[in-house]
Amino acid sequence: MRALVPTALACTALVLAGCAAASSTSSSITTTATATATRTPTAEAVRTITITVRGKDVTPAPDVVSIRRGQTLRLVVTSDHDDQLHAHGFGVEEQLVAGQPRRLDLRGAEPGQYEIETHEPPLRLLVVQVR
Ligand SMILES: [Cu+2]
Repeated sequence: MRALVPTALACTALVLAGCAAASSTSSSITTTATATATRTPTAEAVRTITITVRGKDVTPAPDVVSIRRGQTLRLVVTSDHDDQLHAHGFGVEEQLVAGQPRRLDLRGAEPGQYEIETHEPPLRLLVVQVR
């Protein structure tokens, strides 16, 4: 009788493992299409852009920057005044302190176009396109 308990547990564990295996298999199938584009590992996975804000001037001029899903875009933003840095679509809002570079790592998740902006004054710094 005692032996039944471990057996039942083992069965449950097997069922759970089977379920997890099945779901991870299907998710790896759905990501196969993007896997070719994301194949290059970490070294090239981080792209850094340095931005300077002076009054209402943004340097370099606002542009569309494309990254791949899973790739990280590192922004280093320095403003000559206190401001808020807002990365739409990434849920990131950071305080900028005048003259202090602020580093922001944005990881491409959902494909789409997202604005990175400041609030005081409202300026567009760039648009991140996740492919
Ligand atoms: Cu905003």
